[in-house]
Amino acid sequence: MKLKLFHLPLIIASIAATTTNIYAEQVYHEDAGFVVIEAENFSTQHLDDKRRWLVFSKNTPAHNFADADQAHYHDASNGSYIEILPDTRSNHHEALVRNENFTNDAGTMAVLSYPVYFETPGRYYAWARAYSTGSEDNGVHLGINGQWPESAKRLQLCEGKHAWTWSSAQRIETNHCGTPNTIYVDIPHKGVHTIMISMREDGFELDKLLLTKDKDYIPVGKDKSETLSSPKPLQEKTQLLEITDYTRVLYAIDDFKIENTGEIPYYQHKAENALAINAVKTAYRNKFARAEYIVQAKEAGSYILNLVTLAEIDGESTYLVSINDKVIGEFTNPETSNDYQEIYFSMQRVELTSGDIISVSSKAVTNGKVPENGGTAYARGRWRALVLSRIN
Ligand SMILES: [Ca+2]
Ligand SMILES: [Ca+2]
Ligand SMILES: [Ca+2]
Repeated sequence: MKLKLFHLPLIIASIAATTTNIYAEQVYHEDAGFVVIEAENFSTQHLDDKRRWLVFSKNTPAHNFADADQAHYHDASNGSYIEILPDTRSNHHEALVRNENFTNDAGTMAVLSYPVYFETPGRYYAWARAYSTGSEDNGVHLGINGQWPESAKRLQLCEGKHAWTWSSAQRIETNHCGTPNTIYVDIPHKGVHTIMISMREDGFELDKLLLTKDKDYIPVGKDKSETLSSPKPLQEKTQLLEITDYTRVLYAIDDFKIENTGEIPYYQHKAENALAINAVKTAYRNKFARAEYIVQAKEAGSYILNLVTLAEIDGESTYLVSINDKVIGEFTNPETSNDYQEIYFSMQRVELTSGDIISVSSKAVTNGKVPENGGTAYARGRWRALVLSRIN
């Protein structure tokens, strides 16, 4: 066991951590039977060598892809939408080239993914808010979890040319414009499911998707806002704030023996998770109380130890850390105006062997600053933990 004494207290002001905004992406979820997605907020795009969904907004620079109309971000929800380009067949006079500017095989070209958490399984009717100016830019396929069920293929837009228009109609042989409220997906169970889009006709412009359990729901205008998750802040720790790297925390209250260990006793100050000395009793003042911990076999090794004490406004208590009654650290709390501020005292490269008795002692003292009952108040030698960090 090497002996090193470190007398300098390490006082680090608590830092207002700003780690609450570590969410990289928007997370969609179902909200009371609705899922609303801005089309431009897709998670991934695949199979996009020939045709690709591109995002358009006010700030999008001009492009040189084949296209038969201007951009339509003005009345788009969120000021943004996607269009699949190039559009080499904007009307029926232009050649239809299968697997290039048209495909009936859902899921084979320009596949977009939108992961969504569904609380409620069941059938969801799907609506798309789209903008069509021609006869060959108004069909798209929907899918789910890499599957392309018949019920979600060939969403078709017929009415409402030259304006953002909602549709949930499926194109069928006998009715190319389809019947309203016929596009749907079935959510098999609670959990994350990926809503998907793929090309049917190039030039399709998509602003927004809406899924609803209500078969009779008809969206209007930009309709509902996106159904995004808003995570609650995670619980942050309030103790051992500067301990960021440790092997084991020996808590004063939980891990140390305090019966019959010192000249005067400790008591457990549970509200502060600390051992303390009852300085109301004059016989307990200016004397060391002592707590013990016996090192277990599996804990043998080299460590950095950190004693975590609590500074107090009415006195600067002294602390001793010993191994088998040899003092390896003697520390005195700094003055503070912040009662119960954590103070960290470090002991470098301490060898622990099985059966060693680690003891922590402290005493109640007064600095004469805080009047109390005709005298002055005493700090109670509080400490919270001894932290072991193994040295590799
Ligand atoms: Ca276009
Ligand atoms: Ca087209
Ligand atoms: Ca949009």
